[in-house]
Amino acid sequence: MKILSAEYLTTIVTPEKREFIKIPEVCFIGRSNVGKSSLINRLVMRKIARTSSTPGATKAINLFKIHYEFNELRKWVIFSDFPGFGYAKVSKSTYRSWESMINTYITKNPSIQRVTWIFDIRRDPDVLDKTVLEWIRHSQIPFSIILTKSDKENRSFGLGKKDKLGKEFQTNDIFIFSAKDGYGREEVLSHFFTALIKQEI
Ligand SMILES: Nc1nc2c(ncn2[C@@H]2O[C@H](COP(=O)(O)OP(=O)(O)OP(=O)(O)O)[C@@H](O)[C@H]2O)c(=O)[nH]1
Ligand SMILES: [Mg+2]
Repeated sequence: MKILSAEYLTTIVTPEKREFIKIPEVCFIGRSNVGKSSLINRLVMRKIARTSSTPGATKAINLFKIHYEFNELRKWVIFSDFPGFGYAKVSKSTYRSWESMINTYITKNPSIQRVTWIFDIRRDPDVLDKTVLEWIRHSQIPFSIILTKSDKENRSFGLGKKDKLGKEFQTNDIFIFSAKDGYGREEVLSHFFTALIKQEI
């Protein structure tokens, strides 16, 4: 498994005006500051997405084009880095505009093959998290969950959390990750690549 290249492609501000390219896409969404952009950077081992300790670093949907080699196949994938939500007290209208942006983006985009929901491993999903996750499930697009910042907790805590959330959301596609020490990188990449190649056939 090898990342051959990874680069910034474009920024989507108005999803309605998006032009499509025929490359499968994996979306990374979740609350602000959970580590979505850091996760992308760690996966591709390059600093392509902007990260910040101040929530709200990512303001629009940024697309990155990745060329990879997996099981002797060379393929392309797009990773899309979403703006986070809910770091301060979110007003209903802020939440609605975020939801409508994702909704438009996802429902009008035939290239999306997977939505990845990112949680900070130390937190418990709240009502807002659950609402969005339920809504993603109903969209019928395959989804994965990644629990980030695992370096901040011990291994048994992480495994317990993975087990609990996997049961709660009825999925085996759930992974422990750390952008800081790289834990979970290979497992997450091979999960994406295996699923993408399988979906192609
Ligand atoms: N220790 C640790 N810190 C992390 C990890 N992932 C991200 N961080 C830190 O968490 C902060 C937020 O990371 P970002 O990647 O910018 O988070 P984001 O989810 O993209 O945030 P928004 O763009 O605001 O939605 C930064 O200070 C990162 O260095 C991790 O796995 N471990
Ligand atoms: Mg970000």
